[in-house]
Amino acid sequence: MAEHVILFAGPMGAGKTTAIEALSEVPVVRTEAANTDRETADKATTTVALDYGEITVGETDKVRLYGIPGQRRFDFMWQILKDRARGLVVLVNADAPDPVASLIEYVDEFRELYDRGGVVVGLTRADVASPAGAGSSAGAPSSAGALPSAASLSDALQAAYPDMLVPVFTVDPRRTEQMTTVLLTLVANIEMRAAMAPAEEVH
Ligand SMILES: Nc1nc2c(ncn2[C@@H]2O[C@H](COP(=O)(O)OP(=O)(O)O)[C@@H](O)[C@H]2O)c(=O)[nH]1
Ligand SMILES: [Mg+2]
Repeated sequence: MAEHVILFAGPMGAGKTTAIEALSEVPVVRTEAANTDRETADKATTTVALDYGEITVGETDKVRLYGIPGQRRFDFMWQILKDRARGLVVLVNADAPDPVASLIEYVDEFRELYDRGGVVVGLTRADVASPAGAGSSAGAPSSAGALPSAASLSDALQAAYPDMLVPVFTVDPRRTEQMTTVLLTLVANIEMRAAMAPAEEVH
């Protein structure tokens, strides 16, 4: 029986809590507090500590799901969980101010999880993002003002990290079956990595 710790990271409002609630087989433990940063995301509450859920994959593999703070001032918690984790799901909302920059920032921050297990990306809120909302009011269509697509995120990752293979999905975190696909992709990656590096386990 294997056990995996998987982190969900991404900007505030990207859907981390929603994703863990969609996946978890146990009631999700949520820690929320008043959001004092209404400029970044107009939500009354946001996650300042953690979301925690669990799901069983296959017959016996327990996967612990942690949603971690989207704000840098809680960095100490990132470190504690980063040390335990084997995989990372980065959720980036299409209506974020700069989804590509956010994605690169989180992948960079959690780079060691790629080396240890795997990273998968979910582009969220594609259904609510609009070209106007994304700030492309300059007139002539240009790639700079275009809405992010899974392909554009994938291209940006490829350019920033030519050695990394990171699947990018467009997902709605409210949809359990979509999040299950993301999670199983990551778990398969982690298990493949473990199977290919038996020497590391023996040490
Ligand atoms: N329409 C739509 N709403 C979404 C999507 N993803 C997340 N949301 C909503 O966006 C809000 C923020 O999600 P939340 O899970 O709280 O984000 P967190 O800050 O990353 O934990 C919630 O109201 C979600 O239901 C999506 O793909 N489509
Ligand atoms: Mg949250």
